[in-house]
Amino acid sequence: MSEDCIFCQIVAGDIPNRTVYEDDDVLAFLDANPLAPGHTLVIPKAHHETLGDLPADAGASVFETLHRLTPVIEEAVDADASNVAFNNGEAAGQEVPHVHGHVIPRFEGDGGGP
Ligand code: DGP
Repeated sequence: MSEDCIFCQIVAGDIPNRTVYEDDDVLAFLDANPLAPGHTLVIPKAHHETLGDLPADAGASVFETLHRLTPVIEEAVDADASNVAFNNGEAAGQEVPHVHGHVIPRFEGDGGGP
């Protein structure tokens, strides 16, 4: 855990969140500033800043969760598709330096997208 990391504080239960899924290694929760209904973040519970810092087994757990959860999220909000994306590093728009995948549900004709 990194003391001043907001996502580590969420994992520790110090900041409330709307949990979508949780296991020993991964937490998925609704984004506080959603780009679409159902916008979900999937994070490793252990603190790693970027994908390059992430051990392969933690990366596999995150990807497995994205793989299983994305269709469930789409169905829950009746989406037609989704963007699944990582902002990896500050210059790429990563605001929270704790690896997180975005699942952003998309709807025909919504004109959105990251
Ligand atoms: P990124 O720009 O890729 O680092 O995305 C960070 C996302 O994290 C952004 O969409 C807003 C979200 N976020 C930031 N702080 C919190 C928080 O305290 N709770 C929740 N649920 N989401 C947060």
